[in-house]
Amino acid sequence: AAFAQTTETGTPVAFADLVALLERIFRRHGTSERVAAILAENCASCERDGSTSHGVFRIPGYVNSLKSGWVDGRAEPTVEEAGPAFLRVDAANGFAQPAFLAARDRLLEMVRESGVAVMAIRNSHHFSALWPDVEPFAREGLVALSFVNSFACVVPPGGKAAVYGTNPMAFATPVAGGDPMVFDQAASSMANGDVRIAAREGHTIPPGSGVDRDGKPTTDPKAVLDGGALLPFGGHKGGSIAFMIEVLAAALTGGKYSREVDWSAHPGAETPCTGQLFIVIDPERGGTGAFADRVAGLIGEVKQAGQDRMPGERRYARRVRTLRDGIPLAPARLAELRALAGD
Ligand code: NDP
Ligand code: PYC
Repeated sequence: AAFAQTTETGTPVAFADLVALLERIFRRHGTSERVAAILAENCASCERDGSTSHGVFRIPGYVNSLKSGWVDGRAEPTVEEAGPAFLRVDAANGFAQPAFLAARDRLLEMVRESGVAVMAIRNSHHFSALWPDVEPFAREGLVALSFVNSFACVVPPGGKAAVYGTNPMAFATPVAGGDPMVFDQAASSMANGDVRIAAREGHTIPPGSGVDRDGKPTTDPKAVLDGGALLPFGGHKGGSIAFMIEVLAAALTGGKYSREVDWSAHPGAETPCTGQLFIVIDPERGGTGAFADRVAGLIGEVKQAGQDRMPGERRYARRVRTLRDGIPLAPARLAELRALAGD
């Protein structure tokens, strides 16, 4: 219960020390060494960059899912080639990131050969932000898209029953002379993680974000979590994006729809077992010879037109600060993490 949103105050912890601490937690709760290393780096990166809804706040959820037997922390993914530019990966009820990394090198070879490649992951648990999956592609000169569905907690516009997950999508592109432009956003008005943080901290959520168990609009996060649901962002337009993500991340990959996730036999489980799709493109195949420059030019125009910052810029700024000064963690949270690690 002491887990809540990271603030800029707290005990500064070096990134490498946080990774090592989280690795000990994962290993102690039944993951393989490889999975522990991948998840620890991923979760610590979220905390480092201020993606607090998917930082150390999520560690008890990972631990409870592992303890409940819902997710296999030692799963060995299998990778199949469905065509010259199409990889199919069965995560075998393990986490999505180790499955993704098991096939990533082959995906890159396919992109270099074909100009584009798809990776369709199924039977996978994704409990994190998506930007750590796509940002590195853009640093390698590629454009990347990823889509994940989650568990039913979002009603279609005008609906009463939750059908969709919060269903994030992320996009990353190289930018000449700068960091990649990356956006990573839920198809819902807000992430479920942020609703849970609001409930724990006693905050309301913005009007128009969710409904209670009777389908009535509410700003009470507890009413959303207790039988209510979130709404898609932007009315029917966000609803269509949520639909598309169910199709791409679940129907196409062979993963479960958000509505099909049934963890009732595993009390405490929190990691949705669904699917994830990647589309990675070599932009040089467009033949302009100036792709990254063109993107940089567009960003310049966007800013000149008045947008004060691009997606990703807040994260990059926080990354610089926390790598220099340490990642601030509330002492109670740090103590809980150490207890989970058995320190
Ligand atoms: P946010 O609304 O916080 O941010 C969405 C995107 O918009 C980010 O790229 C952010 O960049 C950018 N952004 C935010 N404010 C501005 C602004 N003023 N100007 C320009 N860009 C801006 O994200 P969500 O709440 O929708 O999602 C949070 C996280 O939760 C995501 O990382 C997502 O992947 C994750 N998630 C994971 C799920 C899963 O199933 N695994 C399910 C749902 C969500 P910046 O980061 O720099 O602020
Ligand atoms: O924050 O909506 C969310 C979420 C769902 C699964 C992982 N994160």
